[in-house]
Amino acid sequence: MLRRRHIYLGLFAVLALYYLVSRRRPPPAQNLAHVTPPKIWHEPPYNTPIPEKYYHTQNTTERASAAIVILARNRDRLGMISSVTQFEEKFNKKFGYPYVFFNEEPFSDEFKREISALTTAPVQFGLIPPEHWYQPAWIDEDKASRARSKLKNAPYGDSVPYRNMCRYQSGFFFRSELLKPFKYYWRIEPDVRFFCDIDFDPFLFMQGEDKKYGFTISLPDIKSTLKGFWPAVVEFIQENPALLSPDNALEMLKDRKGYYNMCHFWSNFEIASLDLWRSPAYLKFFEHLDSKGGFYYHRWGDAPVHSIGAALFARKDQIVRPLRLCKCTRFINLRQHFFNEIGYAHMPFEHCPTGPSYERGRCTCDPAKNFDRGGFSCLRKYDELFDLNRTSTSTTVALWNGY
Ligand SMILES: Nc1nc2c(ncn2[C@@H]2O[C@H](COP(=O)(O)OP(=O)(O)OP(=O)(O)O)[C@@H](O)[C@H]2O)c(=O)[nH]1
Ligand SMILES: [Mg+2]
Repeated sequence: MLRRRHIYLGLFAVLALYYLVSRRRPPPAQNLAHVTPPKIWHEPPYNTPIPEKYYHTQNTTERASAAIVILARNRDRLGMISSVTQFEEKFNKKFGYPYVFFNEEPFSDEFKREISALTTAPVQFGLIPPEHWYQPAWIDEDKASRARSKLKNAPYGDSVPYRNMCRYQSGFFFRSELLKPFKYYWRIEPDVRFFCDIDFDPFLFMQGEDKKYGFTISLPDIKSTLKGFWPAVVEFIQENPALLSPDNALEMLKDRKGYYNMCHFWSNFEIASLDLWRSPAYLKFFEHLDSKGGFYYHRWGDAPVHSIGAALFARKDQIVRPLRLCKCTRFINLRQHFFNEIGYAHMPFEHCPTGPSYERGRCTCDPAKNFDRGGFSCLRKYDELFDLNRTSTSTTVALWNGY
Protein backbone atom coordinates (compact mmCIF):
# COMPACT_ATOMS: atom_id res chain seq x y z
CA MET A 1 0.00 0.00 0.00
CA LEU A 2 2.77 2.36 1.12
CA ARG A 3 4.78 1.46 -1.96
CA ARG A 4 1.87 2.24 -4.28
CA ARG A 5 1.46 5.68 -2.66
CA HIS A 6 5.16 6.31 -3.29
CA ILE A 7 4.75 5.40 -6.92
CA TYR A 8 1.81 7.83 -7.28
CA LEU A 9 3.75 10.54 -5.50
CA GLY A 10 6.76 9.96 -7.71
CA LEU A 11 4.62 10.06 -10.85
CA PHE A 12 2.97 13.27 -9.69
CA ALA A 13 6.39 14.86 -9.00
CA VAL A 14 7.65 13.93 -12.49
CA LEU A 15 4.51 15.30 -14.15
CA ALA A 16 4.67 18.52 -12.12
CA LEU A 17 8.33 18.97 -13.01
CA TYR A 18 7.61 18.39 -16.69
CA TYR A 19 4.75 20.88 -16.59
CA LEU A 20 6.96 23.52 -14.96
CA VAL A 21 9.88 23.01 -17.34
CA SER A 22 7.68 23.07 -20.45
CA ARG A 23 5.96 26.26 -19.28
CA ARG A 24 9.29 27.94 -18.64
CA ARG A 25 10.65 27.17 -22.10
CA PRO A 26 10.74 30.46 -24.07
CA PRO A 27 8.44 30.66 -27.10
CA PRO A 28 10.17 29.90 -30.40
CA ALA A 29 11.99 33.00 -31.66
CA GLN A 30 9.93 34.58 -34.42
CA ASN A 31 12.23 37.43 -35.04
CA LEU A 32 15.98 37.57 -34.71
CA ALA A 33 15.87 41.23 -33.92
CA HIS A 34 14.36 40.44 -30.51
CA VAL A 35 17.37 38.44 -29.39
CA THR A 36 19.46 41.35 -28.15
CA PRO A 37 18.03 44.37 -26.38
CA PRO A 38 17.83 47.52 -28.52
CA LYS A 39 20.56 50.07 -28.03
CA ILE A 40 19.79 53.73 -27.58
CA TRP A 41 21.35 55.69 -30.41
CA HIS A 42 21.63 59.45 -30.51
CA GLU A 43 23.11 59.60 -33.98
CA PRO A 44 23.56 57.23 -36.90
CA PRO A 45 25.71 54.27 -35.87
CA TYR A 46 28.12 54.97 -38.71
CA ASN A 47 29.20 58.08 -36.87
CA THR A 48 30.99 55.74 -34.51
CA PRO A 49 34.17 54.67 -36.26
CA ILE A 50 34.59 51.02 -37.10
CA PRO A 51 36.58 49.71 -34.12
CA GLU A 52 40.25 49.04 -34.79
CA LYS A 53 39.78 45.39 -33.81
CA TYR A 54 38.13 44.77 -37.20
CA TYR A 55 41.17 46.09 -39.06
CA HIS A 56 44.05 43.99 -40.29
CA THR A 57 42.45 40.73 -39.27
CA GLN A 58 43.78 39.35 -42.55
CA ASN A 59 46.88 38.32 -40.62
CA THR A 60 44.82 36.25 -38.19
CA THR A 61 42.76 33.12 -38.72
CA GLU A 62 39.63 34.88 -37.51
CA ARG A 63 36.92 34.87 -40.18
CA ALA A 64 33.16 35.23 -40.17
CA SER A 65 30.97 32.57 -41.67
CA ALA A 66 30.46 34.46 -44.91
CA ALA A 67 30.57 34.23 -48.69
CA ILE A 68 30.66 36.50 -51.69
CA VAL A 69 27.43 35.80 -53.55
CA ILE A 70 27.08 36.53 -57.24
CA LEU A 71 24.21 35.96 -59.64
CA ALA A 72 25.40 36.07 -63.21
CA ARG A 73 24.86 34.85 -66.76
CA ASN A 74 27.55 33.36 -68.95
CA ARG A 75 27.47 36.53 -70.99
CA ASP A 76 28.39 38.51 -67.84
CA ARG A 77 31.83 36.86 -67.94
CA LEU A 78 33.88 39.93 -68.82
CA GLY A 79 31.94 42.20 -66.48
CA MET A 80 32.42 39.64 -63.74
CA ILE A 81 36.13 39.31 -64.42
CA SER A 82 36.38 43.06 -64.02
CA SER A 83 34.42 43.14 -60.73
CA VAL A 84 36.20 40.15 -59.18
CA THR A 85 39.65 41.43 -60.18
CA GLN A 86 39.02 44.71 -58.39
CA PHE A 87 37.32 43.03 -55.44
CA GLU A 88 40.29 40.73 -54.97
CA GLU A 89 42.78 43.54 -55.33
CA LYS A 90 41.09 45.85 -52.83
CA PHE A 91 39.75 43.32 -50.32
CA ASN A 92 39.58 39.62 -50.80
CA LYS A 93 43.15 38.64 -51.60
CA LYS A 94 43.80 39.71 -47.99
CA PHE A 95 40.82 37.89 -46.46
CA GLY A 96 40.14 34.91 -48.74
CA TYR A 97 36.35 34.70 -48.39
CA PRO A 98 34.79 32.04 -50.65
CA TYR A 99 32.70 32.87 -53.71
CA VAL A 100 29.39 31.30 -54.63
CA PHE A 101 28.09 31.99 -58.15
CA PHE A 102 24.53 31.27 -59.22
CA ASN A 103 22.92 30.92 -62.62
CA GLU A 104 19.70 29.36 -63.89
CA GLU A 105 21.76 27.77 -66.67
CA PRO A 106 25.01 25.83 -66.17
CA PHE A 107 28.05 28.09 -66.18
CA SER A 108 30.30 27.51 -69.16
CA ASP A 109 33.73 25.95 -68.65
CA GLU A 110 35.24 29.17 -69.90
CA PHE A 111 33.35 31.21 -67.27
CA LYS A 112 34.33 28.83 -64.48
CA ARG A 113 37.96 28.59 -65.54
CA GLU A 114 38.54 32.29 -66.03
CA ILE A 115 36.79 33.35 -62.81
CA SER A 116 38.50 30.68 -60.71
CA ALA A 117 41.88 31.83 -61.99
CA LEU A 118 41.36 35.27 -60.41
CA THR A 119 41.44 34.11 -56.80
CA THR A 120 42.98 31.62 -54.44
CA ALA A 121 39.73 31.54 -52.43
CA PRO A 122 37.30 28.64 -52.93
CA VAL A 123 34.82 29.22 -55.77
CA GLN A 124 31.57 27.29 -56.22
CA PHE A 125 29.15 27.45 -59.15
CA GLY A 126 25.54 26.69 -58.34
CA LEU A 127 22.62 25.86 -60.61
CA ILE A 128 19.36 27.51 -59.57
CA PRO A 129 16.46 25.04 -59.36
CA PRO A 130 13.78 25.96 -61.94
CA GLU A 131 11.12 26.42 -59.22
CA HIS A 132 13.25 29.18 -57.69
CA TRP A 133 13.63 31.04 -60.93
CA TYR A 134 10.92 30.82 -63.58
CA GLN A 135 7.54 32.54 -63.64
CA PRO A 136 5.21 30.30 -61.60
CA ALA A 137 2.39 28.51 -63.41
CA TRP A 138 -0.25 30.27 -61.28
CA ILE A 139 0.67 33.66 -62.77
CA ASP A 140 -1.88 34.71 -65.39
CA GLU A 141 0.36 35.14 -68.42
CA ASP A 142 -2.12 37.35 -70.32
CA LYS A 143 -2.25 39.76 -67.41
CA ALA A 144 1.54 39.64 -66.99
CA SER A 145 2.12 40.29 -70.67
CA ARG A 146 -0.25 43.28 -70.64
CA ALA A 147 1.72 44.64 -67.67
CA ARG A 148 5.01 44.22 -69.54
CA SER A 149 3.71 46.17 -72.54
CA LYS A 150 2.46 48.94 -70.29
CA LEU A 151 5.83 49.20 -68.59
CA LYS A 152 7.96 48.99 -71.69
CA ASN A 153 9.36 52.49 -71.18
CA ALA A 154 10.66 51.73 -67.67
CA PRO A 155 14.10 50.08 -67.33
CA TYR A 156 13.63 46.34 -67.95
CA GLY A 157 9.89 47.02 -67.90
CA ASP A 158 9.22 44.49 -70.67
CA SER A 159 11.66 41.83 -69.46
CA VAL A 160 10.61 38.48 -68.02
CA PRO A 161 14.18 37.38 -67.05
CA TYR A 162 14.62 40.60 -65.09
CA ARG A 163 11.44 39.81 -63.19
CA ASN A 164 12.67 36.27 -62.53
CA MET A 165 15.88 37.78 -61.20
CA CYS A 166 14.07 40.20 -58.87
CA ARG A 167 11.85 37.47 -57.45
CA TYR A 168 14.81 35.12 -57.03
CA GLN A 169 16.91 37.72 -55.22
CA SER A 170 13.94 38.63 -53.03
CA GLY A 171 12.90 35.20 -51.94
CA PHE A 172 15.15 32.35 -52.99
CA PHE A 173 18.91 32.76 -53.23
CA PHE A 174 19.39 32.38 -49.47
CA ARG A 175 17.63 28.99 -49.53
CA SER A 176 20.41 27.38 -51.59
CA GLU A 177 22.21 24.41 -50.06
CA LEU A 178 25.47 26.07 -51.09
CA LEU A 179 24.76 28.96 -48.72
CA LYS A 180 23.63 26.79 -45.80
CA PRO A 181 27.05 26.95 -44.08
CA PHE A 182 27.10 30.76 -44.13
CA LYS A 183 25.61 33.48 -41.99
CA TYR A 184 26.58 36.57 -44.01
CA TYR A 185 27.00 37.44 -47.66
CA TRP A 186 28.38 40.25 -49.76
CA ARG A 187 26.57 40.68 -53.05
CA ILE A 188 28.49 41.93 -56.04
CA GLU A 189 27.57 42.31 -59.67
CA PRO A 190 29.28 42.50 -63.06
CA ASP A 191 30.97 45.78 -63.98
CA VAL A 192 30.94 47.32 -60.52
CA ARG A 193 33.99 49.15 -59.25
CA PHE A 194 35.87 49.22 -55.96
CA PHE A 195 38.05 52.26 -55.61
CA CYS A 196 39.78 51.96 -52.23
CA ASP A 197 41.74 49.48 -50.14
CA ILE A 198 39.46 47.76 -47.65
CA ASP A 199 41.59 46.78 -44.68
CA PHE A 200 38.87 45.90 -42.22
CA ASP A 201 36.64 42.85 -42.28
CA PRO A 202 33.02 43.99 -42.78
CA PHE A 203 31.72 40.50 -41.99
CA LEU A 204 33.42 40.39 -38.59
CA PHE A 205 32.11 43.90 -38.04
CA MET A 206 28.54 42.80 -38.86
CA GLN A 207 28.89 39.79 -36.61
CA GLY A 208 30.65 41.53 -33.73
CA GLU A 209 28.31 44.53 -33.71
CA ASP A 210 25.12 42.53 -34.30
CA LYS A 211 24.35 44.19 -37.65
CA LYS A 212 21.95 42.74 -40.18
CA TYR A 213 22.12 44.85 -43.32
CA GLY A 214 24.82 47.02 -44.84
CA PHE A 215 24.46 49.35 -47.79
CA THR A 216 26.35 52.12 -49.53
CA ILE A 217 23.75 53.88 -51.67
CA SER A 218 20.11 54.61 -50.96
CA LEU A 219 17.79 56.23 -53.47
CA PRO A 220 14.13 56.30 -54.53
CA ASP A 221 12.86 53.56 -56.84
CA ILE A 222 10.86 54.13 -60.02
CA LYS A 223 7.25 54.59 -59.01
CA SER A 224 5.67 53.00 -62.07
CA THR A 225 7.34 49.66 -61.28
CA LEU A 226 5.95 49.50 -57.75
CA LYS A 227 2.20 49.62 -58.32
CA GLY A 228 0.36 47.69 -55.62
CA PHE A 229 3.53 47.14 -53.64
CA TRP A 230 2.84 49.47 -50.75
CA PRO A 231 -0.74 48.33 -50.18
CA ALA A 232 0.61 44.77 -49.99
CA VAL A 233 3.20 45.84 -47.41
CA VAL A 234 0.58 47.71 -45.39
CA GLU A 235 -1.70 44.69 -45.48
CA PHE A 236 1.12 42.50 -44.18
CA ILE A 237 1.87 44.95 -41.37
CA GLN A 238 -1.77 45.09 -40.38
CA GLU A 239 -2.11 41.33 -40.37
CA ASN A 240 1.20 40.63 -38.59
CA PRO A 241 2.04 43.47 -36.20
CA ALA A 242 3.72 41.05 -33.78
CA LEU A 243 6.33 40.09 -36.38
CA LEU A 244 7.77 43.59 -36.63
CA SER A 245 10.98 44.48 -34.85
CA PRO A 246 10.35 46.79 -31.87
CA ASP A 247 12.86 49.44 -32.89
CA ASN A 248 12.61 49.18 -36.64
CA ALA A 249 13.43 51.53 -39.49
CA LEU A 250 9.94 52.03 -40.99
CA GLU A 251 10.18 55.77 -40.56
CA MET A 252 12.84 55.96 -43.24
CA LEU A 253 10.35 54.71 -45.80
CA LYS A 254 7.57 57.18 -45.17
CA ASP A 255 6.89 60.50 -46.76
CA ARG A 256 5.23 63.32 -44.84
CA LYS A 257 1.79 61.85 -45.50
CA GLY A 258 2.79 58.39 -44.32
CA TYR A 259 2.99 56.91 -47.83
CA TYR A 260 6.01 55.00 -49.12
CA ASN A 261 8.64 57.50 -50.22
CA MET A 262 10.14 54.95 -52.67
CA CYS A 263 13.49 54.97 -50.82
CA HIS A 264 15.41 51.75 -50.99
CA PHE A 265 18.88 50.47 -50.33
CA TRP A 266 20.49 49.88 -53.69
CA SER A 267 20.80 46.12 -53.60
CA ASN A 268 23.54 45.67 -56.19
CA PHE A 269 25.74 46.15 -53.12
CA GLU A 270 24.68 44.35 -49.97
CA ILE A 271 26.53 43.02 -46.98
CA ALA A 272 23.84 41.32 -44.99
CA SER A 273 22.77 38.53 -42.71
CA LEU A 274 21.42 35.44 -44.46
CA ASP A 275 19.50 34.62 -41.29
CA LEU A 276 17.53 37.84 -41.67
CA TRP A 277 16.06 36.48 -44.91
CA ARG A 278 15.75 32.97 -43.53
CA SER A 279 13.74 34.15 -40.53
CA PRO A 280 10.10 33.02 -40.41
CA ALA A 281 9.01 36.68 -40.34
CA TYR A 282 10.78 37.58 -43.60
CA LEU A 283 9.75 34.34 -45.29
CA LYS A 284 6.13 35.08 -44.43
CA PHE A 285 6.58 38.62 -45.74
CA PHE A 286 8.03 37.35 -49.02
CA GLU A 287 5.28 34.79 -49.43
CA HIS A 288 2.68 37.46 -48.83
CA LEU A 289 4.19 39.70 -51.53
CA ASP A 290 4.70 36.83 -53.93
CA SER A 291 1.08 35.74 -53.56
CA LYS A 292 0.04 39.12 -55.01
CA GLY A 293 1.87 38.31 -58.24
CA GLY A 294 3.46 41.77 -58.26
CA PHE A 295 6.85 40.54 -59.43
CA TYR A 296 5.13 39.70 -62.75
CA TYR A 297 1.97 41.87 -62.85
CA HIS A 298 4.16 44.88 -62.15
CA ARG A 299 7.94 44.87 -61.87
CA TRP A 300 8.61 44.88 -58.16
CA GLY A 301 12.36 44.98 -57.56
CA ASP A 302 14.37 43.03 -55.04
CA ALA A 303 15.83 46.26 -53.66
CA PRO A 304 12.54 47.59 -52.22
CA VAL A 305 11.63 44.10 -50.99
CA HIS A 306 14.95 43.70 -49.15
CA SER A 307 14.82 47.29 -47.93
CA ILE A 308 11.40 46.94 -46.42
CA GLY A 309 12.30 43.50 -45.08
CA ALA A 310 15.38 44.96 -43.38
CA ALA A 311 13.35 47.94 -42.16
CA LEU A 312 10.59 45.78 -40.68
CA PHE A 313 12.53 42.89 -39.23
CA ALA A 314 15.83 44.39 -38.10
CA ARG A 315 16.24 47.10 -35.51
CA LYS A 316 17.25 50.37 -37.10
CA ASP A 317 20.69 50.22 -35.50
CA GLN A 318 21.18 46.86 -37.20
CA ILE A 319 21.00 48.51 -40.61
CA VAL A 320 24.45 49.80 -41.05
CA ARG A 321 26.27 51.99 -43.41
CA PRO A 322 29.79 51.23 -42.26
CA LEU A 323 31.19 52.22 -45.59
CA ARG A 324 30.63 55.89 -45.18
CA LEU A 325 32.09 57.64 -48.10
CA CYS A 326 31.13 61.17 -48.56
CA LYS A 327 30.54 64.73 -47.65
CA CYS A 328 26.81 64.76 -48.16
CA THR A 329 24.16 67.39 -47.83
CA ARG A 330 24.82 70.11 -45.27
CA PHE A 331 22.49 68.48 -42.81
CA ILE A 332 24.29 65.18 -42.96
CA ASN A 333 27.71 66.79 -42.98
CA LEU A 334 27.17 68.07 -39.50
CA ARG A 335 26.89 64.56 -38.16
CA GLN A 336 29.44 62.81 -40.28
CA HIS A 337 32.60 61.01 -39.42
CA PHE A 338 34.82 59.34 -41.91
CA PHE A 339 35.81 55.70 -41.79
CA ASN A 340 38.08 53.54 -43.81
CA GLU A 341 35.50 53.23 -46.46
CA ILE A 342 34.64 51.41 -49.60
CA GLY A 343 34.71 53.46 -52.74
CA TYR A 344 32.10 51.80 -54.93
CA ALA A 345 30.39 52.35 -58.24
CA HIS A 346 27.54 50.71 -60.08
CA MET A 347 26.57 52.77 -63.07
CA PRO A 348 25.39 55.50 -62.95
CA PHE A 349 26.16 56.29 -59.29
CA GLU A 350 29.25 56.11 -57.16
CA HIS A 351 30.63 56.78 -53.74
CA CYS A 352 34.06 58.17 -53.17
CA PRO A 353 35.62 58.89 -49.79
CA THR A 354 36.64 62.43 -49.03
CA GLY A 355 39.08 63.61 -46.37
CA PRO A 356 41.54 61.27 -44.62
CA SER A 357 39.71 58.12 -45.71
CA TYR A 358 40.54 58.91 -49.30
CA GLU A 359 44.26 58.77 -48.60
CA ARG A 360 44.08 55.95 -46.11
CA GLY A 361 42.19 53.84 -48.63
CA ARG A 362 44.50 55.00 -51.45
CA CYS A 363 41.37 55.59 -53.46
CA THR A 364 41.36 56.14 -57.19
CA CYS A 365 37.96 57.86 -57.56
CA ASP A 366 36.88 61.47 -57.82
CA PRO A 367 35.40 62.71 -54.51
CA ALA A 368 33.43 65.35 -56.41
CA LYS A 369 31.30 62.61 -58.01
CA ASN A 370 29.77 61.52 -54.76
CA PHE A 371 26.15 60.42 -55.01
CA ASP A 372 25.34 61.48 -51.45
CA ARG A 373 25.97 65.12 -52.29
CA GLY A 374 22.91 65.13 -54.52
CA GLY A 375 19.33 65.64 -53.49
CA PHE A 376 18.43 62.26 -54.98
CA SER A 377 20.03 60.36 -52.10
CA CYS A 378 17.79 58.91 -49.38
CA LEU A 379 20.57 58.95 -46.84
CA ARG A 380 19.04 61.88 -45.00
CA LYS A 381 15.99 59.74 -44.26
CA TYR A 382 18.30 57.17 -42.70
CA ASP A 383 19.99 59.82 -40.57
CA GLU A 384 16.62 61.13 -39.42
CA LEU A 385 15.91 57.77 -37.83
CA PHE A 386 18.42 58.65 -35.17
CA ASP A 387 17.24 62.20 -34.62
CA LEU A 388 15.71 62.18 -31.18
CA ASN A 389 13.79 65.39 -31.84
CA ARG A 390 11.60 63.57 -34.31
CA THR A 391 8.75 61.30 -33.29
CA SER A 392 10.28 57.94 -32.47
CA THR A 393 9.62 55.05 -34.82
CA SER A 394 6.55 53.10 -33.82
CA THR A 395 5.90 49.47 -34.48
CA THR A 396 2.18 49.91 -34.66
CA VAL A 397 0.13 50.09 -37.79
CA ALA A 398 -1.04 53.54 -36.68
CA LEU A 399 1.78 54.84 -38.85
CA TRP A 400 -0.14 53.81 -41.92
CA ASN A 401 -3.50 55.20 -40.94
CA GLY A 402 -3.17 57.90 -43.52
CA TYR A 403 -2.90 55.33 -46.25
N1 LIG B 1 21.73 34.14 -64.18
C1 LIG B 1 21.12 35.28 -64.45
N2 LIG B 1 21.54 36.40 -63.86
C2 LIG B 1 20.90 37.55 -64.14
C3 LIG B 1 19.82 37.63 -65.06
N3 LIG B 1 19.41 38.91 -65.14
C4 LIG B 1 20.21 39.61 -64.30
N4 LIG B 1 21.12 38.80 -63.70
C5 LIG B 1 22.13 39.15 -62.69
O1 LIG B 1 21.42 39.80 -61.65
C6 LIG B 1 22.11 40.93 -61.19
C7 LIG B 1 21.26 42.17 -61.42
O2 LIG B 1 21.03 42.32 -62.80
P1 LIG B 1 21.37 43.67 -63.57
O3 LIG B 1 21.12 43.43 -65.02
O4 LIG B 1 22.73 44.14 -63.18
O5 LIG B 1 20.27 44.62 -63.00
P2 LIG B 1 20.38 46.12 -62.50
O6 LIG B 1 21.57 46.25 -61.60
O7 LIG B 1 19.06 46.48 -61.97
O8 LIG B 1 20.56 46.90 -63.83
P3 LIG B 1 21.87 47.44 -64.59
O9 LIG B 1 21.73 48.89 -64.51
O10 LIG B 1 21.72 46.87 -65.97
O11 LIG B 1 23.09 46.88 -63.89
C8 LIG B 1 23.44 40.92 -61.91
O12 LIG B 1 24.37 40.26 -61.10
C9 LIG B 1 23.15 40.14 -63.18
O13 LIG B 1 24.30 39.49 -63.64
C10 LIG B 1 19.41 36.41 -65.71
O14 LIG B 1 18.48 36.37 -66.51
N5 LIG B 1 20.09 35.28 -65.34
MG1 LIG C 1 23.49 45.80 -62.12
